[in-house]
Amino acid sequence: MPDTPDRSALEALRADFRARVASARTDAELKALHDEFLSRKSGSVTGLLKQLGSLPAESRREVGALVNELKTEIESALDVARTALTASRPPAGAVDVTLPGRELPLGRIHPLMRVRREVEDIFTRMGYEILEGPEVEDDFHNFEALNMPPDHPARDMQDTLYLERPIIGGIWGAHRRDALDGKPPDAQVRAATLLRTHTSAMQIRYMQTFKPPVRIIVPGRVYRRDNLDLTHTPMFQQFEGLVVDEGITLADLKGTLEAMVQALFGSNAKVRLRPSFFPYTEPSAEVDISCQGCGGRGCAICKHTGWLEILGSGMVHPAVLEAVGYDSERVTGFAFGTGIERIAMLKYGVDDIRLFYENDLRFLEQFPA
Ligand code: 2NL
Repeated sequence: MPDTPDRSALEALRADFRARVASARTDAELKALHDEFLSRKSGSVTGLLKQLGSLPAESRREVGALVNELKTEIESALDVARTALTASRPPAGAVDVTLPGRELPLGRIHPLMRVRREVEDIFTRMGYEILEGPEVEDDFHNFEALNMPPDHPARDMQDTLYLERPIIGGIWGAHRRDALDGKPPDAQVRAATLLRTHTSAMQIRYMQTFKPPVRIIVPGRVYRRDNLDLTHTPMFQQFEGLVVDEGITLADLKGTLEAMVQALFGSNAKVRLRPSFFPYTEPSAEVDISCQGCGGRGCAICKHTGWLEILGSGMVHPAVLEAVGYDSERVTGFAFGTGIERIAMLKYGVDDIRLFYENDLRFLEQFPA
């Protein structure tokens, strides 16, 4: 500011003020504007007024009028702006119905449930029925009917958790109750003495109740006396598939597993069957998929074999078919089983099964909602 205020300096101040007052949005901004231009000690207009005394008499009158005019303009503009601001404020306690709603923190599907639903969808599209069953079972459904008599060594391998006293009761297949009507209750569910070690128990129940053709998937929790480590939990979630009809072959098993694996892991995934043993299937096969880490070339994940084991399978043993009253000369079938955790670990690259059960949001939030 020159010592002697001239018209252009005054006009520049005026323009500056007008622009700033037009963009002021809060009381604090208006107060700051007032102080900058009009405060007693340091206001720029106040400063001009103070300088009037040092002007020659002939210009003092004219310049004084102009400065005072600017001062008045600023005061009334601030007044108007303050009033407008107050008027635009909603009354105390008012609700602004135009505000967007508060977003509720939504949970997300657990990765194991995602995989389970994905598997269910794949097999539903192939015409399978999905069913669950009781988690407490009796010896017959969990072992005997599956070709594992009381002294069979496979029972020890499953490290079964037995109940102290039997439980009698339970309902399954409620959607097809008509097939059960008229039968005594203990023909439906026998005394339960153990936590099921696989969902095969329910597949036995299904075959006892319905004639072939059978095309079912049974997902659910199963229990084994395992200690926690990177790949074991004493409870895990399994799904088993079972198909029984006339003329079912190992080729049907391999084609079905290939369709499942490619739906889960992409159309490049390959399937390999390796000879194995289960008491309830003959022949039996472990099923490998081409390693998703290296595409089959060999890496640390697949221990340089190019393959990862994903499930067990085989042709249903004739003794199992006979145990449920099927004619093993007339019908054949295939079955397979795997851990949902295992599929999820392969699919999402999880290296510790315990993560699925620790409820740590830092883990769970990495999966899509
Ligand atoms: C595994 C292996 C398997 C089956 C499950 C089955 C069921 C019936 C008859 C015959 Cl009713 N077999 N299920 C067959 C082969 C393997 O599971 O490693 N599970 C985690």
